[in-house]
Amino acid sequence: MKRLLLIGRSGCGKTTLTQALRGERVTYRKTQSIAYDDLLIDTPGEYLENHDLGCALALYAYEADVVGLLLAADDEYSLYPPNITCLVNREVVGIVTKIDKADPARAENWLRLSGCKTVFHVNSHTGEGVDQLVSHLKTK
Ligand SMILES: Nc1nc2c(ncn2[C@@H]2O[C@H](COP(=O)(O)OP(=O)(O)OP(=O)(O)O)[C@@H](O)[C@H]2O)c(=O)[nH]1
Ligand SMILES: [Mg+2]
Repeated sequence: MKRLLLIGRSGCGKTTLTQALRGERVTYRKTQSIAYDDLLIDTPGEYLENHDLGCALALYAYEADVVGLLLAADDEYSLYPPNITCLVNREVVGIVTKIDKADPARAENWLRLSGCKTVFHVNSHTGEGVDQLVSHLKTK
């Protein structure tokens, strides 16, 4: 499986998605530092929210095969500038989290404006949409 780097603001659901992808029980655990293994790189939301730390995200992209930009369905704004995906030479996919909340379509639209050609919709509590993301990561 390709290694996925997860980027998104604090609380958007990155760590919960890693638990769903691994089939683990979902429990809240604040990410304090970048967590790294063969399949997933989970980052603290502060890296996206702080300009200086944000530079580290660009470097971690080179450790990944696929970069995932996460946006929760109930986020009221997006931190991603238009066409930001061109900053890395990796595939960048959009991932709308918390699709049990409003408004997944708006979040998808913001991710597409940021340059994501492929956008997944997931609910990490029920597992909805997680299989499609796994299938994508398994494609050669
Ligand atoms: N309703 C709903 N809540 C979710 C979903 N995914 C995550 N959450 C909740 O959102 C909260 C934050 O989730 P985390 O996975 O810790 O968020 P994070 O992006 O890792 O946050 P940081 O570690 O601070 O960067 C938790 O209370 C989760 O249970 C979802 O699909 N639906
Ligand atoms: Mg986390």
